[in-house]
Amino acid sequence: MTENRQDEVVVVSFDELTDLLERIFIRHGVSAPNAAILARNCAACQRDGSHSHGIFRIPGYVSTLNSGWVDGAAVPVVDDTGGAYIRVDAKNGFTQPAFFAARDLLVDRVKEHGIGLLAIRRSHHFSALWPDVEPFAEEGLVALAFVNSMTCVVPHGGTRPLYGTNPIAFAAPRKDEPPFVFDLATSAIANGDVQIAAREGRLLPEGMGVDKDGKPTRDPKEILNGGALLAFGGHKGSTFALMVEILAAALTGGFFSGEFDWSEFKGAQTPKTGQLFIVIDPERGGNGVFRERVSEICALTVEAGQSRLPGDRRLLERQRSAREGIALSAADHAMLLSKLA
Ligand code: NDP
Ligand code: PYC
Repeated sequence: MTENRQDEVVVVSFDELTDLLERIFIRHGVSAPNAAILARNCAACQRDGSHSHGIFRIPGYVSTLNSGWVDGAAVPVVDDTGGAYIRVDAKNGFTQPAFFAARDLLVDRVKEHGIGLLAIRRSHHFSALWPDVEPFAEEGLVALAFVNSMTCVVPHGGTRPLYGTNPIAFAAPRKDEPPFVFDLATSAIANGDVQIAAREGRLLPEGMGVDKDGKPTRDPKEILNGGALLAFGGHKGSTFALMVEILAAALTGGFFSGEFDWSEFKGAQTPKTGQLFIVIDPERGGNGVFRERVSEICALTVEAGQSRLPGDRRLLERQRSAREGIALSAADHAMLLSKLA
């Protein structure tokens, strides 16, 4: 670990950050195996510049654990239907340990049937989705993931919030290059980014949200204090958000974004909902050149003038972190250390 007081930055390696986060999770009641999974996930977000779901989330994780709303030591229960459809009850724990409890079985079933579904319920997802899907594509599979969150998005033309920020992630392997991965909230902006803007005193671009009276506002504090977010792309994004409620909650047996009641758990921040994975073995498609075709359409997209593809920025951040270490502000580093006390 190197400290540069002049620039108020503390540089850590991925392993150092993972270790620190693991100790924080364990300190606040997460079991050792679950803590290892959550720490790696959160450190990967920080490493890749997914700042709305990196260490920024640690105070939220800690206050939620301390509220008793989530069970950090939950042992997920896998329900193997014997076919391509696997169900997991996260037992009110975090989603990622529930996912890893069934992941190997899911891959086996995808190899067997050409497709597999993993439906997780009673789970808390407080992170980015790309860490869930990217490794499937690194193994040559195509993966889609859907998570619903907490009510803060108004349906298109509606008057009150109903949906969560409901992200969708997708990963597909490419030929001789890292997979193509996107990961996006169906809201115009993720709630985490609104919180960061509020903390930094920045106004948001137009069209992200409304205040408590339903009037458009660029002030993140007005959105967070009784206001709401809009879906991206008008009725189209709003319909995607609705689809995510259907897939991640109705299909899995989880709660809709507006259905769980955490009012008795002061400090709770993690949505208790569900997550659905759809994983496909592209080799079953039979054309034998799937990876080449994915690379081809990505290259054509750039040739057509798009300045970059989704995932490009993140991979550049990953390379920078590998080269230079992960730079944390001294204040953020102190915040992390304070969570060990
Ligand atoms: P962004 O809008 O920042 O990015 C969405 C996607 O678009 C990314 O794949 C990104 O790639 C890509 N992208 C961004 N800008 C461009 C561009 N100019 N050209 C091409 N591609 C671009 O993310 P969101 O705010 O929608 O979501 C942020 C995170 O929040 C996600 O990781 C999501 O999973 C998470 N989230 C989690 C929730 C939960 O319940 N757990 C709820 C809502 C969101 P790149 O990364 O390379 O910039
Ligand atoms: O950033 O919208 C968000 C979010 C919700 C739950 C976790 N992240």
